[in-house]
Amino acid sequence: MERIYLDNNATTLADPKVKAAMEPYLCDRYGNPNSLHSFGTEVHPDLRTAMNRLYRGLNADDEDDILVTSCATESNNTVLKGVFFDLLRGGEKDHIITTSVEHPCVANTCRFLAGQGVKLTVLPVDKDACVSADAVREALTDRTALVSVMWANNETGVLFPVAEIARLCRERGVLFHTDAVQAIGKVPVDLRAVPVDFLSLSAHKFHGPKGVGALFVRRGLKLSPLLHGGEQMGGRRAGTLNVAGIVGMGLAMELAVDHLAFEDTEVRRLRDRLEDALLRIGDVLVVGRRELRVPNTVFISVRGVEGEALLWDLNKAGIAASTGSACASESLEANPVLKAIGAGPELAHTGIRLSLSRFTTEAEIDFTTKTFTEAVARLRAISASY
Ligand code: C6P
Repeated sequence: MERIYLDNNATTLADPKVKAAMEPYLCDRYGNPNSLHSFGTEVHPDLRTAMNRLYRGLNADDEDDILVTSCATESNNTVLKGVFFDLLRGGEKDHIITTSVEHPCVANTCRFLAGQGVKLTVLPVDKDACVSADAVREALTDRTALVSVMWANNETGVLFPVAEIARLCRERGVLFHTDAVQAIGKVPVDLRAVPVDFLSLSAHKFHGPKGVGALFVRRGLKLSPLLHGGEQMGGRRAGTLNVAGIVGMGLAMELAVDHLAFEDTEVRRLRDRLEDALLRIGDVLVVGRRELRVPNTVFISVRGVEGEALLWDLNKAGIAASTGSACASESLEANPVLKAIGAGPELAHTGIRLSLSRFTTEAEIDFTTKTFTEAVARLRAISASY
């Protein structure tokens, strides 16, 4: 069997249709869209199509802004630092609320802002690795400027109650940002139904290219740019437009929305098949209730087996998984999500994340189940602590 890729929360295969759509912009239609000659102007219609696809995919209003960025890390930095410059620095408000399981590009930016004098509330997650709207309500004060809560967690796949939190923030006059990187293409993201003010995404998480992302900004909201420079994006995000990336991201968004029903049925069926089989191994813990998770993710802790060792066995058999965020893969720290849900030290290094995509097949799932089960038996047999 060829290699099996079950690390789709780290990044995804670009859809072949996306690849084909991007190719002309590398060599044939390579003009800078801000140039006045035909090389520049000929790409305008394609950029408009791509942007329309993004607006439609998010069900955004024409009056809302969607800024193209280089990735979700940039989008998240733009929101948090923009709000800091616009509202917090020297203003009447000085408080941000976030959660203990945000991606490092939110968590570390918040920490940086705390070093600049911002008061930070980091809400812990409950045993389901989730944060309730009530917890946010209790943390709000008259000085809160922004709440930043992810739509879905990258390690566990747990969905946060963003609709409820967004409505609460709207009622209280507090800005609400959500990192929706792991929600796009997995569950519907409808920005007319959910009143978020800012939303971040990265194209490579939904079968688009790397190096391009977006930031949704609700109509009328002012946000200082992170990147100053030329007049691209109306001066709100400077830098020559990544035309191939934008075209690829637009099509990837359209395809992601077209495949939502497939994700909810077929990807979910395969994830559940895998999860049920892994639960039968015994003495394992799956984090987050199944009905509260995106359809493609299972995060499982296997008692007595180091996540790294299991990952190594899987990799030898050609199966790609992870112990958590790709960007923390070199850390020797206990998994932050397992720590956050209060797993004891015996479980702290045992987590494995398996994340499927619409390209995952049943044969791959069955091979993974068999390999995973055999690897656990082997590793438990040689474990001093099991
Ligand atoms: N998470 C993971 O293995 P960038 O790298 O900027 O495209 O995306 C950052 C990012 C932001 N928010 C969430 C919720 C994410 O999951 C990620 C990327 C990968 O979980 C790589 S660290």
